Amino acid sequence: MPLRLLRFALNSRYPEPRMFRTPERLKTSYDVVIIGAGGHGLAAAYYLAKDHGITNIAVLEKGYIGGGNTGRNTTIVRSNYLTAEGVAFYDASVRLWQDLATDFDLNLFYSTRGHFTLAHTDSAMRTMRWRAEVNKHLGVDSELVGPREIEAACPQMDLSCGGHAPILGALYHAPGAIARHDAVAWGYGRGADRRGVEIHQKTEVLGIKLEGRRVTGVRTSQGDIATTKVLCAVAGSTPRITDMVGIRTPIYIHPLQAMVSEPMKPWLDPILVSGSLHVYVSQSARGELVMGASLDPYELHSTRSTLDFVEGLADHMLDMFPFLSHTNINRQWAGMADMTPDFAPIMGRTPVEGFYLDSGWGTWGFKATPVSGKTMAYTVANDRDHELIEGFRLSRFAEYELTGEKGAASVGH
Ligand code: FAD
Ligand code: PYC
Repeated sequence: MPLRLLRFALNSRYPEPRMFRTPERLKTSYDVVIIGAGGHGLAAAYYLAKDHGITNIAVLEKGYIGGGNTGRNTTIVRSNYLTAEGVAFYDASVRLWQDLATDFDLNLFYSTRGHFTLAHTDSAMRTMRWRAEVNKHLGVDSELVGPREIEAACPQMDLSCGGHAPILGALYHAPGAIARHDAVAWGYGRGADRRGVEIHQKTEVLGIKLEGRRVTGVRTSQGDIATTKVLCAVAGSTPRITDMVGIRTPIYIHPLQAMVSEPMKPWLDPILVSGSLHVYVSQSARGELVMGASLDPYELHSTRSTLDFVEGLADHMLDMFPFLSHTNINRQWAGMADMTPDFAPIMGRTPVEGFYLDSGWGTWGFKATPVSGKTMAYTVANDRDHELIEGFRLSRFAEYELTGEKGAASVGH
């Protein structure tokens, strides 16, 4: 038995280093307050400290680190988007993902698998061709492939999908990857903590203090704080926070559910997405099939899960993989997706001085964790929107300049 483990076992005070410090109480003021210790809030804190030398930061989390959508997603990372703004942004993220485990000195189980978006209709084939051309033009590795290539990558799939929806082809994106989502939150949290950032769990933001249209402080469940800069990174709780400063966004909240099977031997290498069958699936390092479908079709601020969802998704999984008919489903859960009308995020400065938004991440924000952290840190530090997020500014809705990503953001919405 390693000596380190023995020492840990025999010492009643458990001196083993923890991932993060637990600060005893809030200070009276901070240079920056970040609401939400999901991947996005923690990544912004990490890059504020690392890139900009700003460390007098409090990250406030009403629950626990990574307990929101960061710990609930199906972990798909890709950059095969539809608009020039989207492709450039998500491509920058995929590049950042490559060095993240080394930066953190933590295994993120980042695994490049290749990503197929299956097309079952002529119109889906047209969209895939369109995405492939935009991607290639911007230097992103995507191509249209036919049934033969799909069969070679996934011989277990019934390409006729039970005769309901035969597969005509797919958009293939070789850099498509999965990662361990909890580790991403822990890595950013530990990196920020080690640079002096305070992470306060079980600390809910209840109000934001303004003088005129300028931020002066934050009211929390653990007391008041003075600050001139607040970053809101709360995904499915965004409308509650924007209400506190009188900002209206077109964000609406829908539940997004997911489930995993019992673990099995590795058989599924690529990530598969079918818009027509409302299915996405990959196999995790633990051997579980990680599966999801479309949004629940009604606005709801809740993380309850339903039998309807499991039945519908299992049905479509069996169209593709009839041999799974005896597989057990081990867990299911839901997150609250902060959806925007154009399926692109809302990021950057706002009409309230010192209040910054990192929101509208809907069903697509996990892959963006590194680049959102990097660009929001720049934006907060310089009080100027980073050029990569200009297409995601809040004012685009009033200006009728949408960044339409519906055809690429996720599946079957
Ligand atoms: P979160 O991780 O939700 O963090 C926000 C935090 O804010 C929470 O911890 C919450 O407790 C805290 N908070 C809220 N209100 C307050 C308050 N008043 N005071 C203090 N703290 C507060 N994206 C992909 O790219 N690929 C995928 O495969 C994918 N699959 C998904 C599958 C599902 C089922 C779901 C639900 C989402 C999926 N997403 C996916 C989307 C992705 O998970 C999110 O966009 C992303 O995780 C958002 O991260 P975040 O840090 O902004 O938010
Ligand atoms: O953004 O790739 C994605 C995704 C897949 C499932 C949910 N979101």
